[in-house]
Amino acid sequence: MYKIEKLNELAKIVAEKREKNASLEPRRMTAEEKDSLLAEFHPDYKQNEFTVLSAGVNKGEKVPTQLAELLQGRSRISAADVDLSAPDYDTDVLIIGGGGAGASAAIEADQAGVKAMIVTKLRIGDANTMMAEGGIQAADKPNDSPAVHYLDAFGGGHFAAKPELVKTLVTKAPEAIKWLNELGVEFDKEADGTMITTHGGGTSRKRMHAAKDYTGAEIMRTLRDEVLNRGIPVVDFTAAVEIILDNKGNAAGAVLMNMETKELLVAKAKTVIIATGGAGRLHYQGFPTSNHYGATADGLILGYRVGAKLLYADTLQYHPTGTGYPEQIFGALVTEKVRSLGAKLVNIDGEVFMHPLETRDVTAASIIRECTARGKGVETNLGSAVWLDTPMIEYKNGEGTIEKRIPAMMRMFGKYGIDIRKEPILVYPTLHYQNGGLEIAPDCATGVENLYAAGEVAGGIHGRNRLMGNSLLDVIVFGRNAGIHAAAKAKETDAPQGLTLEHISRFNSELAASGLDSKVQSPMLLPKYARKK
Ligand code: MEZ
Repeated sequence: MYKIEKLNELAKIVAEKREKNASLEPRRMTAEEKDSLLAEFHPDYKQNEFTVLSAGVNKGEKVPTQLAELLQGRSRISAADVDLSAPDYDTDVLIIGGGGAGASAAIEADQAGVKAMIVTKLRIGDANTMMAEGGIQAADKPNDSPAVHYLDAFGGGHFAAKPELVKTLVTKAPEAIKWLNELGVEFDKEADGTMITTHGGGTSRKRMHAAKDYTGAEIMRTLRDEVLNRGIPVVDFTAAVEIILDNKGNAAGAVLMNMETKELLVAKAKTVIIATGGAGRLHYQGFPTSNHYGATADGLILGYRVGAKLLYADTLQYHPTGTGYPEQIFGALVTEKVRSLGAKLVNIDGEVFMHPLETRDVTAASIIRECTARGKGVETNLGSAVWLDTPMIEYKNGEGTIEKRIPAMMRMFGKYGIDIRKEPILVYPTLHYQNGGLEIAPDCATGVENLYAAGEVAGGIHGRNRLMGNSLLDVIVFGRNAGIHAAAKAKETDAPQGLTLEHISRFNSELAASGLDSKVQSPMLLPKYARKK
C-alpha cells in the first residue's frame, strides 16, 4: 500500500510518458481475446457468486446470490394486514418509481388524458437517471442511422438482446432527443445550434448527446419540472411493497408503505407500471457502486412475486471507471466521457494497457486483470486501481477543455485536493447497472396482464452488456412507451374487481415446498448500512 507521497511519485511516471502515450493508438482486442478475458476476469463469470432459484417463474435459473435471497424472501406484509375494500388512492395508471422512466411514463399517460399517479419511496428524481453523466445516444446525424446504432448496441450486448426491443430503442432515439430538447433539456450545442456529439465505448459513430457531464441530472430536472407543471400527483417517501391483483389475475394496484410511519396504504389502478430502477446498493460481490441510495432491486421482487419473468438477471454492468481513490468518493462514477475526450488507462509503469473505448464489460475485465493477474495496479488503502490519465485531455484538446466539458468531474475530485487537469486519477470497476430485469415486450408489457415495466428494472433491451448512453435513452424511449400503452390499456379496462393479495400465500407455499424457509424480508427498500454490533 502506498502513502499519498508515494502516489504523487507514481503519478510522475504517468506524466513523463504522457506525450508518448497520447500519440499511441492501442489496437482493439479480437473477439477471441475478449471472450477469454471476460471468462477469466469479468465478475459475471464467477459461478460461486450466483444461486439457482428454487421458486417462482425463473426456477432453475441463476441470479446473483444477494438477489436470490430477496426474490425468495418473505413479503413485508400478509393479506390480513390490508383492507383492500377501501383504497386510499384510485387512479388509471399507477407508476411505481420517480426516476426518468417513471416521470416519462407519467407525462405520456397524462398527455393521453388518463389519471396518472407516481409513488416513490424517496423523492421524485432520487434515481439513477439523476446520476447519469456522460450522455444519451441517438443516431440523428447525417453520417449515422438507427441501423448502425442497432448493430453497435446488439453487438455490444453479445447478440443476446431481444431484437424487437433494440429496434424500438434505436428507431425511437432521434424522436426522444427532440422531445427532451423541446421540453427544455440544455444539450451541448455548437454556436449554430447543432448538437455536439461524441463517441462512447463500442460506438462506431459519434452519437452521444450530452449536457456537459451531468446529462442525467439535466434530463431529470426537466422531466421533474414537466411532471410537477402538469399537476400529476406524486406521493413521495412511499414505497410499493406488493402488487395487488384482481379476480382475473391482472395487476390492479399496489400496497404502499409510508417510509416514515410504516402505515400501509392501498392504491387501486387499472394498469401499473414498475419503474423502480436498479440494484447497485446490493453491492454484488462486494463491489462499491455508482448508484443512488434507493437502488435495491425492489421492482424485480414486486414483479417476480406476481409471476412476471426475469430475463438476464445474472448479468450486471461494472462500470470500468469507478473512483478508486480517495475514500470519500470510492466507487463514484468517473464518466466514460473522460475517455471519449481522450484520457487513456495506464498501469503502474505508465503503460497504456488497452484501447480506452472497448465495451464496458471488456474494459472492466481488463482493469481487473491488470490489478490482479498482471500485478500492475497501484495499491492504496482501498485496494488496487489503475490510472486514468485525465491531463491527457487538455494535452490533446487544449487548456480549458476539462472545465468546459466535464466540470462535475473536476469539482468532484477538486473537493479532495485533486486537480484532474494536472494529475491523473485512480479508477477501478464499480457496480453500475443491471443489464437484465423484468422481461418486457416493446410496449413494455410484462407477462402479467396490465403490469408494465420500464427503465433499468426491465430486461432484454441491452442483452448481456449495455453501451454508454443507451440507458438514458432506454429510460426515455421505454418510459414513454410504457405511459402510452398503459394509458391506452387503462382506457379499455373496467374498474378492477375482487382485489386480492392471495399471491403472497401462494408464493410462500411454493417456498415451503422447495424447502426454503427464509427470514429475509423483501423488497429491501433501503440498503443495510447500519454498523454490525
Ligand atoms: O450510460 C451510462 O451508464 C453513462 C452515460 C455513464 C457514464 O459513463 O457517464
